[in-house]
Amino acid sequence: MALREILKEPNDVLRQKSLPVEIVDEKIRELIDDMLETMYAAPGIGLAAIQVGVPKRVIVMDTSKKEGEKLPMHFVNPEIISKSNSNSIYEEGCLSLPGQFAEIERPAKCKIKFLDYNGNPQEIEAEGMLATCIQHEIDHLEGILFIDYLSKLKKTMIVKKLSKQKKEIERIIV
Ligand code: GNR
Ligand code: NI
Repeated sequence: MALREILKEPNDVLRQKSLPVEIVDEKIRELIDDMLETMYAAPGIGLAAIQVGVPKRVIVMDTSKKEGEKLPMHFVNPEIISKSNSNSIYEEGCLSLPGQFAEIERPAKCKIKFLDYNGNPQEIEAEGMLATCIQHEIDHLEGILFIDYLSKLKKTMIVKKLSKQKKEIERIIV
């Protein structure tokens, strides 16, 4: 197991479309394990492979609310097969947009199909925070960030702030 670096906006890699996994092999399982470790260390409740620079359709998540209780989940080639007509609003954050939060409206429930650790097809129905998080992660696989749902003005302000932050960090490190 190893920690991987989380890419931060602005970064063109975050806008890449991720490719389907052909076979769930040992390398994919290693990626899943590293992503979970990286997500817990951050800490965050979800992570898409593209956030660690790997353009493959793999996401991990843990939306358990209880302190100290771990419920690690992973989804390979996740696809939304149905969404509810009713929406819900949650304040979202993103490990690639440090310090930025915004209320985003999405379908309240969704059904997804995916491959598990052994490459077997599975389906789950999600609601609440899990539904929001799965949709946030699947957006990453399409190169979409939550700021894309905000007004142009709000989005520009956030991207400018993050560019400044990034330059400042580079100035300190170099
Ligand atoms: O840690 C995270 N919290 C979060 C809160 C509300 C909605 C979505 C998320 S996902 C985010 C981690 C992340 O960036 N995943 O891509
Ligand atoms: Ni994110």
